[in-house]
Amino acid sequence: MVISTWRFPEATKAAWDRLQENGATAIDAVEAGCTFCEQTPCASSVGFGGSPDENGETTLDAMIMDGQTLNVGAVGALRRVKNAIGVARAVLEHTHHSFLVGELATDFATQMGFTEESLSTSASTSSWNQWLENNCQPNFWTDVTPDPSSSCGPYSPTDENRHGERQSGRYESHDTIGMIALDNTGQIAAGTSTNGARHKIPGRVGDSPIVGAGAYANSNIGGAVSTGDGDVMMRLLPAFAAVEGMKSGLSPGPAAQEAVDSITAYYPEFSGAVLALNYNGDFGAACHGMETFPFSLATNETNGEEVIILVNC
Ligand code: SD4
Repeated sequence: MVISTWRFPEATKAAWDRLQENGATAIDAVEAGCTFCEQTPCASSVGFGGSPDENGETTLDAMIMDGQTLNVGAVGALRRVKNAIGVARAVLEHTHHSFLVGELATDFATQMGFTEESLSTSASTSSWNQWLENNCQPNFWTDVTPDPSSSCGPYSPTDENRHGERQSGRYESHDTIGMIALDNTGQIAAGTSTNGARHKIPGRVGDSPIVGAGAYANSNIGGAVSTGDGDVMMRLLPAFAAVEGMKSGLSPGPAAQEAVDSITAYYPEFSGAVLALNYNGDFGAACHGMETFPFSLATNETNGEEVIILVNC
C-alpha cells in the first residue's frame, strides 16, 4: 500500500503504479510518488517554483529511508536540481553518507547525471517581488536591527538575551509531501520532498530531510512522516516518536497522536500533522493547528484506487 500527506492522489497513484511493476520495491514507489509531485509540481510547497527564499531562490529538501536496512539518503537546501528525491535516492544508493547539503549537493547531483536548471518561475519571482515591496514581511528574523517586523535586512544582532524564551517557528507554507509505502515483501520505505518555508532565510533546511523528523521507517515496526512547522518538528522528531510508539504497542493513530502531543506540550501553537503506517498495513494520523488534515492512500483493498481520508484535528 501507499499513503501520503495532504491531497496528492496523483502522486499516490504514481507510487502505486510503480509498485505494480515487476520487482519494484517500497523505495521505488516512494521515489516515484515524490518525483511525480516534484515534476508537476503538485503543490506550491513541493518542487520548483515555490517558497522563494529571501534571495528569491527556490531550494529543495528531500529524504528517502529504507526500512529494511535503515539506510537513508537526504539532501537539504539543494540548488538548481528539480528531482530532489532522486538525488536523495542517489545519496542512499551510491554513497556511505546520509545527508548532503547546498551547493555541494548540487555538484554531487550533476556527477550522478541530474540536470542543473533554474528552479524559479514567473510565479515564484512575482511572489518574491511582492514580499520585497511589502518590506520583506513576513520573515523569520528575531532580535536583530533594523526591526525585522517592519524593515528588510541586512540585519545585525541586537544584544537582547532571549535564551530563556521558547521560540517557535513560524509556519505558513502547507503541503509538503511525505509518503510511506509497504510492498508485498513486507518492506517499508518512507520519504519526503519539499521546498520548505516561504521567504526562509537562505541556507535554511527544514525537518523534511532530517531522519526521524520528516520521516522514519523500520520494516519490523512501521513508518511515519510529518508535515508542518519544521523548525519546531526537528526538535521533537515526531516521525521517530510515532515509530517508537508503534514499537511499544500503540496502533498508528494513537502513536501519531502521541508524537503530535509531544510537540504541543512545548509549542501549543504548533500547526502540523503526523501520518503513520504499521507493518500490518494499519494506518492513522493526528494533527494540530488546522481544522482537518487530508491524506491519500491506495491499497489492495481499494483495488489501487486513491482514496482521500480526512482527520479532524
Ligand atoms: C518545512 N515541514 O520545511 C516543512 C514544511 C511543510 O507542509 O511540511 N509544509 O518546515
